[in-house]
Amino acid sequence: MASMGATAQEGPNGSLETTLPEGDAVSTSPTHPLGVLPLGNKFFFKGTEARTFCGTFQRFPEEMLSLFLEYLDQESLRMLGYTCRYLYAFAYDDALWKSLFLEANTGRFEGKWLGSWRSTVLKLPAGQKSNLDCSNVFSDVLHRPFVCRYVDLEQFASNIPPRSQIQRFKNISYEEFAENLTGQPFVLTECIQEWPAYMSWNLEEILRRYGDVDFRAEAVDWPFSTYYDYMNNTKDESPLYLFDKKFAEKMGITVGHEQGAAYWSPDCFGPDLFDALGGDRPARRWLIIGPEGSGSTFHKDPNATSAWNAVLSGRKYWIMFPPSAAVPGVFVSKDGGEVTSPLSIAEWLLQFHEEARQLPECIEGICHAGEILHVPSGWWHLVVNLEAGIALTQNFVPKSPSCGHLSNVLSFLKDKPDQVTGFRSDIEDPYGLFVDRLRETHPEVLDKALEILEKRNALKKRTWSEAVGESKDEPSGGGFSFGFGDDDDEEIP
Ligand SMILES: O=C(O)CCC(=O)C(=O)O
Ligand SMILES: [Fe+2]
Repeated sequence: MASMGATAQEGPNGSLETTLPEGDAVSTSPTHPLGVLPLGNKFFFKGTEARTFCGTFQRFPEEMLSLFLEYLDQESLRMLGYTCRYLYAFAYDDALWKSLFLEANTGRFEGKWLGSWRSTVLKLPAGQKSNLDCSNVFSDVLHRPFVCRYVDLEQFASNIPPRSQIQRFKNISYEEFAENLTGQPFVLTECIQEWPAYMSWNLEEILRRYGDVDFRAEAVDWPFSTYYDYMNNTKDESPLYLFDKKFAEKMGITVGHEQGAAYWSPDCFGPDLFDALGGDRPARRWLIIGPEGSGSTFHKDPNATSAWNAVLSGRKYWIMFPPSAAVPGVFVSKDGGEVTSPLSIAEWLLQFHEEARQLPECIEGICHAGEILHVPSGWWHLVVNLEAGIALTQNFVPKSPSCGHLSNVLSFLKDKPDQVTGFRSDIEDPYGLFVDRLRETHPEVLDKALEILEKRNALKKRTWSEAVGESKDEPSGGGFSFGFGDDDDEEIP
C-alpha cells in the first residue's frame, strides 16, 4: 500500500507533506481534505500528536475507534467530533455519513446532493469546507480510502501482457459464437454502432430527458438529476453505482428488433433460452451509469448466465478469470454462495493486480465506447470505469450445439436454489418451471443438457468413490452424495 511506503518531509510552510516512493502505485494526489497523514508519518513528527488529547479513546486501536463510531447516531457523531481534533477527523469520515444517510433515507430522496454524505445529511451549504487542520492526525484507516480514491487507474489497464489480452473481433456470426466462442471472453468492436441508444445517449442528454426520473443506485432511488450532481462531485472511494433493471419502462423505451427500439441484443449472441419462461423469466437487462472509479468488484453473474456489456460512453477496464480459477484476494464459501472480497476495487488493484496478472488464466482488456464485451457463464470478473460513462448489459442463456451453458444454468437452479436470484418471489421452483417450459419449446436441447448433467453427476460420484477407495459397484451408503463446492469446476462450455 502506498500509505505504508510513504515518507514525510517538511513542506515549504513547515507542514508535513506526503511523498511517495518513485514508481509507487499512486498518482500525485491532493492532500487529504483535513490534512490527515498516513500512520507511519508519526515517526517523523516532532510536535504533539492530536491523538494525545482524545482521552480514553486513546486506548482503542484506530480500527476499533472507527467501528465504534458506526454505532453513533448523527447528533452523537457530530458532537463527539467537536471534542478534539483527533475525534473530529474520525467523525468526519464520509463512509460513516454515507451509512447514516442510507439509514435515514430509505425511500425516494427529495433533497440535494451537497458534495459529501456529511454535508448532505447535515444540510450544510454546498462548498462549505472544514478549515480545521488535522495534519497532526496520523491514521491509515482515514488516509487509505483517500489514497485509493486518487489512485491512477490507467496504470492497471496499461501494459497488458499479449497472452492475457482479451480477443477482439469486428463482428461475428451466431454460428461462430455458438460453435467456438460461448466459453470465451471477447470484445466486438463494430456491433452496436446502429443502436439509437449508442448514437444519441450521453450523460447530458439523459439529464435533459430523464432528470426527474428515479433510478436505482445500489440501495437508493434518486432522480437522475441528483445522481448526476453526485457523480460529478463525489470523493467516495467506491462511488455509488447506478444499476437499474427497470430503466426501459422508466425511460419509456423499447428494446428489440421492432421499429423505434433504442437497442437490441446483437444477432451473434443468438436466442436466449430463458425466453422460454416468457413473463416468468428472471431479470435480464440493466442500465449502468457511474463516475470514474466506479465499477463492480469480483463476482460471477447470476444463475450461471452469460452476459454482454455494451459501453455507450466512457471506457471500462475488465480483468477476468475462468470459473475454476482461484482469484487472488477473493474468498469463496464452499458452496460458492458467498464471495468475500473485503476490498474496494482500488484496494484490490493495489494489493493483488500484479499477482493476478501473473496467472496464466488471467484475461484483461479495455472496452471502449461503441464496443461490447462477452462474459461467459461462470467467469469471474472485476470491472472499473476508467472514465465516467453509460453501459447497457444483458444476461442470457446461450443456445450452443454442446448445450453446456444450458446445463450449467439448470444445475445452478437445481443445486443452488438459495443462490438463485432475479425471479419473481411467487415463482417457487425456478428449476421445475424452466424444465417444463423447455420441454414445450426446446425438447431436444433440454434432453441434451439433462444428459450432460447426468454424466457430470456420475463423474462426480465416481471421483468421490475413487477418492475414498470404494469400488464402482459399492457406492457409499445412505444416498450420500458429494458436492465439490462449485459445479463450475467441471464446466462444459
Ligand atoms: O459495467 C460493469 O460495471 C459490469 C457489470 C457487471 O459485471 C454485471 O452487470 O454483472
Ligand atoms: Fe457481471
